[in-house]
Amino acid sequence: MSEHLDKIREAIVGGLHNEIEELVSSAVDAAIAPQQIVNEAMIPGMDVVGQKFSTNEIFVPEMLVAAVTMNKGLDLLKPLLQKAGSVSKGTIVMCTVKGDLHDIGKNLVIMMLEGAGFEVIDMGVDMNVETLIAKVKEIKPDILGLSALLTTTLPEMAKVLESLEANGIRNQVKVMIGGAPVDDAYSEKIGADAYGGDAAEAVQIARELITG
Ligand code: B12
Repeated sequence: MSEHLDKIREAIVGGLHNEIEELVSSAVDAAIAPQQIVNEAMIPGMDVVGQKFSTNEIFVPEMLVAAVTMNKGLDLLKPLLQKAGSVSKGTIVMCTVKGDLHDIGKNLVIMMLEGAGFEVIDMGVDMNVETLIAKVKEIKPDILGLSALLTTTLPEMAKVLESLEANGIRNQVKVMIGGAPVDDAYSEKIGADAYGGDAAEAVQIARELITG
């Protein structure tokens, strides 16, 4: 098993986008759980990519190819991660905040939420506050999920909360936030309802927020 996972992790790090699908398929064929492939091979691979970027061993183009590789692998696993129930557990609007293009984590969170039976409206990346607020007013979701991966885009989360307040709709929607630079303290500071560290936690939090 670990040989499959090692190869997948290395393929992500090396940006082997032409090989990832075959590697993931053969891991699935070897009865390795999709969740394990994501958590023990793919995400650790992205962590290595991040470390290499920090130490100037690789640059944005290599990071981008790693992301393409990751997304190809996730696309393949998506149907296996999603075994949605027929009755919606609640509606969630999700996006990555203004100025931030990182969407792998958000997409993974969405896959897991959908798999757990939530209806998710994906607003994509680089989402400006006005469009988001208009969507919340239109859809009236149970939960608004915000993702940010950059310390420079973290303040956008606070802006969304301020804007919900200014529009008089803060008490109509729960807000959950996540992404590498986010933590409980930040969530409390900006007045979000919950912070989740990974996709599994996002599902748990969404359930708790909806059942109260
Ligand atoms: C891939 C990547 C990119 C790709 C993104 C492609 C894409 N489609 O997403 C590209 C090449 C575009 C990119 C660009 C940049 N990046 Co970049 N990138 C990364 C990298 C390597 C991986 C991110 C990732 O996908 N991780 C895997 C996913 C699964 O994890 P995750 O996003 O954290 O999500 C999980 C949890 O956080 C949580 N979660 C996430 N969102 C939410 C939301 C909710 C509601 C909940 C509950 C939970 C939750 O659940 C997820 C699943 O478990 C990280 C390093 C790292 N290890 O994080 C750097 C990193 C985030 N990038 C960084 C930087 C600096 C940049 C650039 C500024 C580089 C540049 N000079 O241009 C640009 C900025 C572009 C922009 N405006 O957004 C820095 C950020 C530093 C900082 N502290 O701000 C990092 C940390 C790299 C580093 N070590 O320096 N990047």
